[in-house]
Amino acid sequence: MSETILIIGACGQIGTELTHKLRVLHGSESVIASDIREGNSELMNSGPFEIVDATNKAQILDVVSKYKITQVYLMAAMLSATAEKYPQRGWDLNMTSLLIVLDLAKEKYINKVYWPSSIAVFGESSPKINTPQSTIMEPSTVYGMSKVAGEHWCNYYHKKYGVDVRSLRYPGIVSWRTKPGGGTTDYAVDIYFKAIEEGAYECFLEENTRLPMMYMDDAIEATIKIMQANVVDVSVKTSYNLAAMSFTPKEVVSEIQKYIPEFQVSYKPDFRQEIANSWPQIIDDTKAREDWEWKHKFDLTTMTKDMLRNIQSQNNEFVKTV
Ligand code: AKB
Repeated sequence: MSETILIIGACGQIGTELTHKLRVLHGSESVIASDIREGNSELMNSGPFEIVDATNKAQILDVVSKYKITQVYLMAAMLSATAEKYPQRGWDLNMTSLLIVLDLAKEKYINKVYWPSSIAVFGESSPKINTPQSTIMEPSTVYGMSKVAGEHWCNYYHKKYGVDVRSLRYPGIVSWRTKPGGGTTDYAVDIYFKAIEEGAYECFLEENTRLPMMYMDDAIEATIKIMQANVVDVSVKTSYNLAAMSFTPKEVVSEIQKYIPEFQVSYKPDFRQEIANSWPQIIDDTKAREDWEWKHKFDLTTMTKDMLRNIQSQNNEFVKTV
């Protein structure tokens, strides 16, 4: 059966690249991008786009009916750092949007849902090294609370109503096409841009803060892989641990300095340090590797090379067209 896909939150860091990849796989006209506001010209010109407020069920249902949508990827969310500033708004956006999409699946308007969870489901009391798939989860952030609750809603809708919903606990995602906004792991993207554009960076986390991270290519690969997996192989109905690498700001700096030796970094931890301290350092994603053969490709060395090369050519192109 051919699929018609709606991406809610298509203009964000992951949504942009997911839209691009899904359009390559399914054809542009079968992948409807949507967001609360328009995205970059590449995304806007690559296929259908609709303005959609992720907390407005009528708006989402209109688009689902108009295009006969079969699958929804719900990528709209308020991330950890921003949700600490606006707790009520973060909770409302993250929970309301999920419950709307799960209801659409329960009501049989759509037949499959993707919803991202995060390493933020874990907290101080979870093991920090090789954090298991199932362990104590007492998150200290509103974002983490919304992700734990969301995971349980996914499981509930599956058990109670047979909804086919799939989910991954993303680590920090590093990318060059679209920057993240409002996360605790955002430094790992900013640092590459600042290295090239300014030769200096002030990092908001301490130099030895180790966090789980992943290159965007791997995150997109995992997302599409779990959506394509046979339903019987997706045994985890809350959300899968997903891992590729773990590093500290100091380790990224020395990797970047192999190419830009004059790169200078200073450290000025802010409120995000406390969030980072509550998260795992290394995730055990054995279950994803066993169930649907998840395998990552990029490590810190190969990712750094690719990030620097792409930011460089993106910036040169920009200079040329000015
Ligand atoms: C954040 O930092 O809030 C996100 C995440 C790890 O879910 N990147």
